[in-house]
Amino acid sequence: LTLERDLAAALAAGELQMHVQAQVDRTGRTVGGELLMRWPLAGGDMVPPNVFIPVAEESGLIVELGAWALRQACEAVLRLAQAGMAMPLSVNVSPTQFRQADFVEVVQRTLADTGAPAAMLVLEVTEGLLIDKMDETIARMHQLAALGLRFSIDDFGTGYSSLAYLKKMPLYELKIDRSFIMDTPDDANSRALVQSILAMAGHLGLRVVAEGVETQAQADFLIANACACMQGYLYARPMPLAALIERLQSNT
Ligand code: G
Ligand code: G
Ligand code: MN
Ligand code: NA
Repeated sequence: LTLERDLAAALAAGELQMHVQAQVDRTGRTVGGELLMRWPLAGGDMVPPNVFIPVAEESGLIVELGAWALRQACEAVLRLAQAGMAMPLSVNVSPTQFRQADFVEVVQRTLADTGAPAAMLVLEVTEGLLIDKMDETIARMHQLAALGLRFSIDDFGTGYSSLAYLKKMPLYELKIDRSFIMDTPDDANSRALVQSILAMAGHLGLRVVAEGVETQAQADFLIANACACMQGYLYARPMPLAALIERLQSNT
């Protein structure tokens, strides 16, 4: 309860931050990024999102937090464009946030207020979104896709949903969960799973991002199997947007 109250206070006080983690193509060029929420404490410590996001989910604060994240994402998109390095950014959308009756309106209003192009925003949703009310969820995804937004399935392969939904949803991308990438290229089963996901995505015309890429051997394996995009500590940690812009500017 204290955590919940402190989180609400931190949001109100403007203490939360959005960091961005680069996504790179097979040549190592940064082609996008994922926004990840950060809660720094006065003493310099950070509350990890896997601690506070579940609390926010539970209390409903995720709705407000998610709206704030969406606005941050729009502003980040614009800042990158202004710096001459326009690229799409992904933002995580929690199931509770997505299911709010006014979610589509909130998205529309945020786009209108900020002037950010919808085509530069990728919404990351998890398979958990599809556990119930699948038809409503898919209808809503189509509404948002019609506005120009794109969808990515986060943590792909770890959920409980069937593959049947893949062809019904307006999807742009799958993110292969880090747990599959972790044991490549050494573990034969992990290799087989990752190759299967890449092949399936290829047949369905979906882009794939491999998450949690930490070693060159993992990257080499992914590139050899035609993975379009990688994200992980091998390339970059999540960092403030200003730091990413600086890094990209000094690389060119
Ligand atoms: O950022 P990592 O660095 O620790 O994130 C941990 C978890 O928190 C991930 O599952 C990530 O999806 C989730 N997360 C991070 N930022 C956000 C956010 O802005 N919104 C939601 N809903 N989840 C987030
Ligand atoms: O939204 P999602 O659950 O995909 O969140 C991504 C999480 O993975 C964040 O917590 C982010 O900080 C973390 N992460 C990103 N790259 C790496 C990596 O290379 N290794 C590990 N261990 N974690 C990573
Ligand atoms: Mn994510
Ligand atoms: Na993930």
